[in-house]
Amino acid sequence: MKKALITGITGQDGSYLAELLLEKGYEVHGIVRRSSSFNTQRIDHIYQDPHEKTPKLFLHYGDLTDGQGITNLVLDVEPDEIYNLGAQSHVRVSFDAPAYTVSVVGIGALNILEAARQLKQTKETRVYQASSSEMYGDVFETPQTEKTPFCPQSPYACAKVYAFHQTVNYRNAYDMFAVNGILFNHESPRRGETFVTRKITRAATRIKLGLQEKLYLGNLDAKRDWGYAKDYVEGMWMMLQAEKPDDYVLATGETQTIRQFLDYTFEYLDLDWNKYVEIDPRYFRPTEVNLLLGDCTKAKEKLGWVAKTSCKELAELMVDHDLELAQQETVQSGIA
Ligand code: NDP
Ligand code: GDR
Repeated sequence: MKKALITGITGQDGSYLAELLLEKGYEVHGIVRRSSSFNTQRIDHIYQDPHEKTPKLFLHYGDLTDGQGITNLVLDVEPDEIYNLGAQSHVRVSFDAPAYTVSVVGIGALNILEAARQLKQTKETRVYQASSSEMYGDVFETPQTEKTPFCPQSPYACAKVYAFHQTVNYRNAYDMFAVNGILFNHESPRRGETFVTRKITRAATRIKLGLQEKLYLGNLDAKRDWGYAKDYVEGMWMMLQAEKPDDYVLATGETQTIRQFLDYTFEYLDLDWNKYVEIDPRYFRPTEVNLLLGDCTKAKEKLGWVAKTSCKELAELMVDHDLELAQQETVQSGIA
């Protein structure tokens, strides 16, 4: 039985990846942060009480900024595969908390690589680094491929570029199986509610049921290549099953503005978003990434990976999910 260690298991991608690996028969270990309130909602449905049956999912307290703790955990668990998904992943927030973001995203990734290097003395482990299309920033070319130079536009993106290069360097310097997945935006019903897609689907469904009147957004003209998170975690796994370590772009190959995502969402609910959306400059970013569009030909040819879900389908499945949440809210609040 293969063993995997996932950082960021309580996040959107970590929860889908844990499900996928459990389905494939892996023993899954996840790092969770100690929190004063529950932060395991996305994985509660797959958690198994160790007192009741032989568990396949194990959770360990830890933090990416704690290098010694991470090394101890990696040496103790001895995973065959490590997926480094943990991050302060909100780009806008990274302008408010730059040093913290760089510490988690940049040094955190280094802590994982260094722990894997130490484990290599007794056991080979494969490392997946969650790199991001944000690294392209003020893009040099469109569409973006593995060869497009980076031009990061936020503390978050700068830290991801650092982590990208450390991953390549550990691969070359220590002959490690360490790969970067350069993933374009991917969303789902489990997306955090402050990212723009989920903010829109949550608000639109609440507006539909009379629970909310307005939706305040920032820049509506930015373009993103949005795919479905469930498709993308499969690509992460495929990268670690390849014969040789390499870096891959995962993307849909289509790009939409925020306005188009609003169209998909509100039209599906028979609403006109122009009546409800207002612009609040607080959501503008000091430097914006205006256009992202990925070319995933390499992943298609070498891994056989393709995105299966269009942006419109994605918006609709998120609306279906959030409509149910809004309906539960109406019952709880006595509106229904
Ligand atoms: P989320 O924000 O949903 O999840 C982030 C995870 O990281 C959470 O489990 C969070 O824990 C954990 N985390 C945060 N800080 C620390 C820390 N100091 N130590 C350990 N864990 C920590 O992100 P996604 O699932 O969307 O993304 C997964 C990864 O992929 C991230 O690295 C992100 O930057 C990257 N990425 C995401 C893309 C996307 O479109 N979703 C695209 C490209 C890259 P908690 O639950 O306690 O907050
Ligand atoms: P992004 O995602 O920055 O691409 O990073 P986000 O959904 O936050 O923003 C996408 C675009 O929407 C614009 N926008 C708003 N964004 C938010 N969050 N809230 C708003 O109200 C709003 N109004 C307009 C933004 O300006 C931006 O142009 C995500 C994260 O998951 C990263 O971790 C990941 O690396 C990248 O995707 C790829």
